[in-house]
This record gives sequence, structure tokens and C-alpha cells, in this order.
Amino acid sequence: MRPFIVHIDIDAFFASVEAILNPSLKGKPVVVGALPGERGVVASASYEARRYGLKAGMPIGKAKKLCPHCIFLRGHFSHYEEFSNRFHKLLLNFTPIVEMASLDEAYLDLTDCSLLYPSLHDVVFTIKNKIEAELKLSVSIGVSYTKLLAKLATKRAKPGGIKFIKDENEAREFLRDLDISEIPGVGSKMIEILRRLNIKKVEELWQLSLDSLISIFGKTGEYLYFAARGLNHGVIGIKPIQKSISRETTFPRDITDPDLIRAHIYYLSDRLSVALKRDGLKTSRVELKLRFSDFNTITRRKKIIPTEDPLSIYRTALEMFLPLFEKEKRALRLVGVAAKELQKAPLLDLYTFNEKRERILNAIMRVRTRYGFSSVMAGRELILKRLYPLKRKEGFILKTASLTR
Ligand code: DCP
Ligand code: CA
Repeated sequence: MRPFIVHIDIDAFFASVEAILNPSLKGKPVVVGALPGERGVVASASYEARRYGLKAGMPIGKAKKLCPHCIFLRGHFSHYEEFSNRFHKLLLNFTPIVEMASLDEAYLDLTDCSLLYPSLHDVVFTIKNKIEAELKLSVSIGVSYTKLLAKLATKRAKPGGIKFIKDENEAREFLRDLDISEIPGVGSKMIEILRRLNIKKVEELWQLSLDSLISIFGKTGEYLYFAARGLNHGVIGIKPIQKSISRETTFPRDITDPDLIRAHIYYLSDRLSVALKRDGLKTSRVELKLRFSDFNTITRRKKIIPTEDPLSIYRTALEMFLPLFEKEKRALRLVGVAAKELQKAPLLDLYTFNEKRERILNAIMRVRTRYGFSSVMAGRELILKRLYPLKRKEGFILKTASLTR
């Protein structure tokens, strides 16, 4: 039997949640992200704002120029998480096979549910109505026999529609005219190389053999060959381990004070540690990213014993930071810390296990879950109060409202 895969994505997620929190925003051009005059980007734009050409990732200055009367908001991350959880729970009522691909995006596998539901086709409409009635959020849905086709179908259904690609014939018709840049994972470098081969549409990509794609792109070439045919072997519910998680921020103004930069590095390490702990992961390579006032950007990496401890991540990042900063002696514009080479944390790691530290970290996690992120903070990160508002639940409200995962 052909798999029955449903991909659901919430329309203009952050902006739509804002319109629920404040109904007077409904139907208006709303942008969540940095505020005009700040340095940062659009994270989410309502469909009304998109009419002016606004989209995610656009510098906020440009957005303001294109749409001066847009309503710019910094956003409320904890509410987005709450809606995401409700979205996830609601989907689990229909099938246990649900994979949350991001906060506002999920895959459902209904293949084996045909005894439960007389018509799988109809249940898709039921799911959509239920989400929209209970969450008051508009969603778009794609349905097909592979994850990739379902995701591509959702994009075509936006905003607010449902698109089915039911068999290989429909898939071929659908893929034929698609721009290669629409295939997830195809980046600007790949597009450039394919352009030089005069390939812009998926149909043109079909002309290349598996061997020639592999000889051009290596392993990615193999992915591309199958993706161009709508095939990928992703299984729902088994999320591949993420390769890295990062947290970075652009400062409100360039910084030269090393204490202040250290505070940022600690705070970012702290946030990173929370993300690792939540996903049950450890990192064995820490990456530090610095962008100077002239936009010159450097990264440094260092191996460590697998950990999710903020202090170990911070110290490793600091070891890389100090000599660099000493040498460059220039103002910084951005700092980022990334956890690379992630692995599932073993339940009990006999070699690196430090029971006392583990207990402290777990206790901090529990207190934070209950009383908010700022209920436990290190002294060295508190000097950031000079720059940012501190909220009980969210911690410091940095410039970047975007998901830096
Ligand atoms: N997001 C972000 N930074 C980005 C992209 C997205 O912070 N560079 C956040 C804001 C979005 C949310 O993730 O609201 C979901 O991302 P989507 O790409 O699904 O974008 P939207 O939901 O806003 O719009 P769409 O209707 O196109 O799905
Ligand atoms: Ca979305």
C-alpha cells in the first residue's frame, strides 16, 4: 500500500499567534522580529505584510522601507512554544505517528489508519477544521506518499489550502515545473553550479544520471537525484539527530568591553545547554563565531568531552575567544556559540559522570521549568541587564527573535 503522509504547517506562525494575543492586529500587516531602527531581521510576516514583499530573513530596515505602516513586534516566544505544544497534542489525537519537524510544522503517517477512518482523504479535512477551530490558527496541508512530496505540496497550498499529490503521475506533473531552489536542502552554491549547466527546473534535473550527480556533488548528489523524483526515505517519527544547535546574537551596538562579551558568551552557552538538555543531547565540539564591526566573521572550533554543561561550553568558548579578541582588538558586532557533533546523552556515562554536577544541573532545569528561565542565573550573565530587559519566563530578550537551530 502507498504510504499516506500528511504534512501540516501553520501559516505565518509567530505573526498569527500575535493576532490571537491581540485581536486588533487581525487582518493587518504584522511583522515579528527586530524593531525598525534595530539591527536584525524579519522572523515572521503576516500574509497582509507579505503583499508588500516582506518575508522571513529580510533586514528590518528594508522591511520598514517597503511597508512603513506595518506593525513591528518583538514577539513572545513562550506563547509560540505553548501553541506548538497544543498543536502537537491535538495531532496525537489522530495518530501516534507524529513528527514535529519544527515548532509549527508536523508530519503524520496515516498509512495504517484505514481501519480507524473510513476515508483517509476526509480525515485530512477533519484535522484541518479541528486545528482551526481549537487553536484559531490557519494551517496549510500537503498530502502525498513521501515526506518530501507532502512538504512540497504544503508550500503550494499556502495559505490555508490543502493539496494532494496522490500518485507517481501527479508527482511527475507537480515536480516538472518546480524551480530547483524549491527542493529543501538545495542551497545557493548548488543552484549556481546547476545554473551553469543550464538547469533551473526540476524537469531539467531529470536529464542528469545518478552517477553524474554523484560525481558533481558527492553524497548530496544522490539525495538530489531522488529528491528530484519526489523520493526520499525519511521515516516519520524518527527524527535524524540534529547536526548542531547554535545560539547567536547581534548586539544593539558594537561592543569592545570584554566583560560584556563574556557575559553574552555565558548567556548563549546557558541557552544552548537548555536546548541540549531538553533534547537529551550532548556536544563534543564547541564552535565560537565572532563578527567584527567591519562584518569580518571568524569561527573557531574545539573538541571537548561530551557534555551539556553550560560551564564547560562557556569555558571552551572562552578559551577560543580570549586570544582572538586580544589579537584583533576590534569592536564586535555579533557573537555566537554552537554545539556541534551532537550525540544522544547516555543514561549513565561511567567515564565522565559527575553525580554532584549532574544533580545540580537537573535541579536548575526543574526550577527553571517551574519558575521561568531567569529564576536561576549566573552572576556573570546578569550584567547583561545593562543592555536587555530580563523577563521571568524567557530570560533576556536579545535582539534576535529568530530560531537559531
Ligand atoms: N522563523 C524564524 N526565523 C526564520 C524563519 C522562521 O524565527 N529565519 C520562525 C518564525 C516563523 C516560524 O519560525 O513564524 C515558522 O517558520 P515558517 O518558515 O513556517 O514561517 P511562517 O510560519 O511565519 O510562515 P509560512 O506561512 O510561510 O509558513
Ligand atoms: Ca509556518
